[in-house]
Amino acid sequence: PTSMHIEELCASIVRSHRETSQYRVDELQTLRWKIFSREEVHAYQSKTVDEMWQHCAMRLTDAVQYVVEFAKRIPGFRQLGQNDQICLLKSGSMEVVLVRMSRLFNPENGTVFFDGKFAGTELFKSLACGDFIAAVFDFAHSLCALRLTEQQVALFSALVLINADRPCLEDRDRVLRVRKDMELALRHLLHRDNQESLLHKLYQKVTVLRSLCALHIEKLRWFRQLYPFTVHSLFPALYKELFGSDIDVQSVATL
Ligand code: 4D8
Repeated sequence: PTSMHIEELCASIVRSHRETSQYRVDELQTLRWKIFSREEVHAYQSKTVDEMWQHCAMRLTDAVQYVVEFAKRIPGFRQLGQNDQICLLKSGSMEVVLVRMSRLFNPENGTVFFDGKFAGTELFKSLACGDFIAAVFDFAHSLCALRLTEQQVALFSALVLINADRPCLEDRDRVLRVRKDMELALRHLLHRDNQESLLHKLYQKVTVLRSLCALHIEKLRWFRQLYPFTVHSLFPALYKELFGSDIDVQSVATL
């Protein structure tokens, strides 16, 4: 690919990221003062495990839906086979949500934008998976410390999603070709910003993302054992399809 082609590719992915992010970074800066009050935090903490999981599964599914829209706009993604598109989303959408979380994270007080205000880890107490929440917040902290630009977040998200190492892939070579373009685009961007040293740091983050997502699946299995009815009947279909082990691809396929 020529350097013109790479420029266009970068611009296109950045545009897709912008168009599928619910909030703009400058908008968020002005929202940072909105923090949940003690009473509000207490109300979340008083929910049952069951209620809080259901609530978070809904919020997470909303966020995932924007990531699916982002994926569809990555040049080359829609040309992959349907099963491979689903495979990449099943294995990568949560990872991209966690990358996106860093944009909505305030490292000064360790809070994240959730349900319209900024919330700390204690708000999620009734999920009863403190280790997972702590790890997710730590990750947001460490990604914020890299001070990525919106363009860098966009390209990194695309790279996280287009991963040719996912075991469920059918046509790995085709994914690899799209992947190579994403890598070229990210390198080009970092070279232009004179931040080549970031590449190595970003690749290290990919490993952490993988372990966080494994932990999320593990927590879901634990929860499903306790509350099978809630997961079966009250969780969003998309959440179950992407993160549950029973593979019923119908509604992911029609997204
Ligand atoms: O732009 O969509 O408004 C987190 C969820 C973010 C999980 C969401 C969440 C986000 C993960 C709810 C529950 C990150 C934004 C809001 C909702 C990502 C935790 C906090 C999006 C960026 C911040 C702001 C709990 C949005 C990790 C895990 C889920 C369980 C069901 C246990």
